[in-house]
Amino acid sequence: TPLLPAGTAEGGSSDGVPLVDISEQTNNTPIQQAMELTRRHGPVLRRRLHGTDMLFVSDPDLVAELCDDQRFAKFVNQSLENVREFTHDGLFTAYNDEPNWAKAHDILMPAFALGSMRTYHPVMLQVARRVIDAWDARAAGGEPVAVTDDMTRMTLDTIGLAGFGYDFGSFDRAEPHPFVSAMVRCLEWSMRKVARRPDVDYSEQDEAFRADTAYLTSVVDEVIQARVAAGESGTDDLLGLMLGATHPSDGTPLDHANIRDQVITFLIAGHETTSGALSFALHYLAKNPGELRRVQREADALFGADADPEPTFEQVGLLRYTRQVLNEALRLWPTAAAFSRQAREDTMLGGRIPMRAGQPAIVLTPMLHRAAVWGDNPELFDPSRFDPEAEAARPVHAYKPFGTGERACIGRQFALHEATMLLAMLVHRYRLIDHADYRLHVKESLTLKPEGLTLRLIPRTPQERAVAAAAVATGAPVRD
Ligand code: FDE
Repeated sequence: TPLLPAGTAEGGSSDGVPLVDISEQTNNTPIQQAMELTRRHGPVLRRRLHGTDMLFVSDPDLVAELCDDQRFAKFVNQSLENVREFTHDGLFTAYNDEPNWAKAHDILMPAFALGSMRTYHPVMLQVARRVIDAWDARAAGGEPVAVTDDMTRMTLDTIGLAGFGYDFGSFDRAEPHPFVSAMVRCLEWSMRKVARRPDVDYSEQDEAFRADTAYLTSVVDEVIQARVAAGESGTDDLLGLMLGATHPSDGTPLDHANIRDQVITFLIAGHETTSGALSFALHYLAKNPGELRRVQREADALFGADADPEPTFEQVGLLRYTRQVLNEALRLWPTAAAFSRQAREDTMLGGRIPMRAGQPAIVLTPMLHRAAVWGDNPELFDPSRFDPEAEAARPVHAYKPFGTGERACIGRQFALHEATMLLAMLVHRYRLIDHADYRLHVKESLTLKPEGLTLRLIPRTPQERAVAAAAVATGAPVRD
């Protein structure tokens, strides 16, 4: 990759930031490409693509500055601009000052407070049973499970049911729900459009994109109509809130076009990212038997030998190490791998990199998560990094899988409750066998996921669970 001399950037800045032109090297893994550039050129660089420069930052001190809401705000970057073509001013893609952002944010915030997870818990449990039924059948036949596909089935059904009372019935389908395939294509279109060459005709892709968008819209209209037909009253899920609530400040409700954009937004944001996180976690557990034993111990101690525990809402909060496993999976592969910020006023980043008002920078989260503050072996999967003492010793902005500030992830508690419970139930029930000696291959479709991950499962016996539970009770080490 050609490294241009510093100082040749647009505007002729001589701030010493390396400038790399990737126009001839674009590929379908832009995040991993940016990670590679960062490894080669350092934690702040300018990437030039067909004449447009973008600052990429993964240095913790600079990221801490970018996370200062006084100086910087969310920036809707080029790939989000492309997503906007099908989610418009939905929460994720709205500009900061668009009225529907504050309105939808205020109406929906209470639905995502930690206490509200109690409302969703039964549905999450219901969908967890679907995974287990499907995986039991595979395990009985000695067949491997397609981890990434099934996690995506799980999270789509969960957000559909919990958010909108709509059942995608993903586990009754051999292939992914067509909504998922269309959505993934739309996200890929959004990602790839960033790297388009000026001299190529893309009208075929654009036409396919428009057809997919029309299909997404029709599915969501069906979801909304099903709810309206069933009567709006008495529902406190996301759709019920959006159809019923009015904005505290001006008394107006969200209009129907915006509700549709929000539903598409939640279906996208609420399932691709969470399923990726669970898939990476299962991958790392299968590769790290010691860590797998530790989470199994935690689940055994809490659920006992019972083969079919029904975790309570409170128990999920006690699954501390399981939660650390997810944190660590999201450290190595934050599934929404970048977020963008723009300067509110002319400013100097790190006292040396000039940024004019409105000028953006992209935080490259996977490399922030591999910075020196994470120790000298950042590639190592080690959930003890999230032991409370270790966490307290780290700068707060060194870990940003959910973005930052006012525009940070609204679904964080939702995703973590859902994922923690399922992960604990799965490791309590099965031994995970890395039967294919899987080599991690990260697929990018705006979000990240381990492509083609399969595992073989062996049901654990009540005796195995009891041994571990007893060992925990006496403080004795668990035997292999
Ligand atoms: C958001 C989010 C973010 C930020 C972005 C920017 O800044 O641009 C991030 C980073 C995220 N997010 C991440 C994540 C991860 C995971 C696992 C998740 N996420 C999950 C989820 C679920 C759900 C439901 C969600 N999620 C949702 C969401 C929303 C709506 C948003 C937007 C917000 C505002 O307001 O802006 C987000 N998320 Fe998330």
